[in-house]
Amino acid sequence: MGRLFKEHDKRQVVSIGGFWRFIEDAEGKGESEEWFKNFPENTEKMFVPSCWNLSLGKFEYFGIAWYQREIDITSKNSLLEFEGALSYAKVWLDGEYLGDHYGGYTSFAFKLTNMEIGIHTLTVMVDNSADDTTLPSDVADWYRYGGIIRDVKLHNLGNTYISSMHISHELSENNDSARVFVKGNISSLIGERQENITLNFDGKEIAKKTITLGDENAVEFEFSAENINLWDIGAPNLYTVKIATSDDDLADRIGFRRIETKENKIFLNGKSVFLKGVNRHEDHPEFGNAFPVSLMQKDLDIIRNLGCNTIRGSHYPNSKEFLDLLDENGILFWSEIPMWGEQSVETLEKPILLSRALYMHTEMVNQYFNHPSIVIWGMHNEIETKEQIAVDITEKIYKLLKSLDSSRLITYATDRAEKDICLKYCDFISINKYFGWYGGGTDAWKGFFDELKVWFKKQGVEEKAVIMSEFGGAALYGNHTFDNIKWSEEYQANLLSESIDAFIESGMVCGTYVWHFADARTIRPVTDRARGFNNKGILNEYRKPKASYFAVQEKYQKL
Ligand code: GCB
Repeated sequence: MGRLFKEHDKRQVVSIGGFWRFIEDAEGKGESEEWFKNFPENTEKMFVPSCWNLSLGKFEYFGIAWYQREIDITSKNSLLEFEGALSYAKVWLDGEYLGDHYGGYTSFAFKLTNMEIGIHTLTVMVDNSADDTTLPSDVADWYRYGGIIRDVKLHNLGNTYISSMHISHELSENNDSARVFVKGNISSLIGERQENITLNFDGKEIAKKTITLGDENAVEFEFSAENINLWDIGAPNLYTVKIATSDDDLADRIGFRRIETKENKIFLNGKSVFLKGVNRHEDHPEFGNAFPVSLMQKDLDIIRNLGCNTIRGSHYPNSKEFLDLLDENGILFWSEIPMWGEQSVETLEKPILLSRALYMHTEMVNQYFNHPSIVIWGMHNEIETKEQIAVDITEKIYKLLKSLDSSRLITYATDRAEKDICLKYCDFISINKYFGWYGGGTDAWKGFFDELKVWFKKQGVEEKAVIMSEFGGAALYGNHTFDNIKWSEEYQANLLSESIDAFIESGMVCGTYVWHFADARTIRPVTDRARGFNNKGILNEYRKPKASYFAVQEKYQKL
């Protein structure tokens, strides 16, 4: 798959998914034995895209695996694109090293120039092992699938190549027009040459520039869009922007909208909005993170039916198809990198952790910048924000994100808000708290909010908007009881209803993301997570509703 609209008219793109040769490398000897030159004979087949753990016998295989296939290169210049490989990948073509990529949920590509037309051999090493400095770490509460989880594509290029397009806008005061800024990255693949670059907006050519193209050129356009319709919740007005050279083109879709926060509230297009949300893992028991588009649409329908206007993509960048669907359906999205807590202070102090985080944020923002549905960047989740090292990390990430994108809100999810010393470095405060499940009953909410008011004042952040980014409890699907006991559907439904009531009553909360949408497989031990799943879903892993789905629906539909 790929984007849900046509990105290219001139450029031909072919998927090279399907069955690839596959072999596990538990001892990690493939590189020293140069498997990229001599691939072992005794291989299996693995479908791309998929998570290898869901093939029979590989459920608990974590580590290195190798993929290989022949590819038919039909043009002298091309681009080899991987939409996602979990979590670290190295790539060779005909035994020659092309490069590597860290981070399993974003795409990466290699430019192939002056190639011989014909059959070539592509070899990929994928490593999903983890430790305390990887993102995600080895204890994160979701399943650590491995594999080439998203499509692989070969783009045929001609003499020019448009590698990216960044589109930003500034709305007029009354929201009926906008200044639009388009930045394209374009290169000539055959040495310096003159090119006409055209800009199309909403189906019409509106500008043209003649440029001498070299290896890498930034080409900028600026124009006014008049009489526009805003992109809003449930009003997904999208506009297509396209840049083109004589033999390449790139289109994307934008929406005009403004997200802001002031005086303890969040505003979308000038109107105060209550965020009614769920956290969602892009995971399904049969497909893992290689999530099919048909099921994405079903998830979205279920989420809309719940009365939601937003989803948190916990805890990693979601696939491009899902973001396209959100753009098309007018649903707000919180996108984050898999920087998930429980690291010790010593680990947080290791420079590699921060450098990985900064790199992954940069990639996420650059790749997802144009999506109107994304209104929030999430910096990290439940790190040790009572300690100075977390202040340093948060400040650096916050400043980086602001420099890359000043148009969206930035936050992080804290599970220690009442002692958190990083709160200065976020646009609004997001709290994970599980009264009714981990420690304390739902009657503890009131005292908690009183405590927060005092702490926030002390930290000088009392004007910031506050949302509940996680709350909930587990229920086993089909486990019913007359008594209000843990793990029953009734207990979970009551917990969520009482919590949402307490949030509204507090007068402090302007958004709620239930933890979580559907039961999701986890790496945590079964002694801690029954069935090997995080069972706090309001649906089970096959998307069958628990009683809590209807309890939340009742609350959300009234809000
Ligand atoms: C959290 C984490 C989330 C976990 C959840 C839980 O605070 O952010 O990833 O899965 O709690 O169920 O404990």
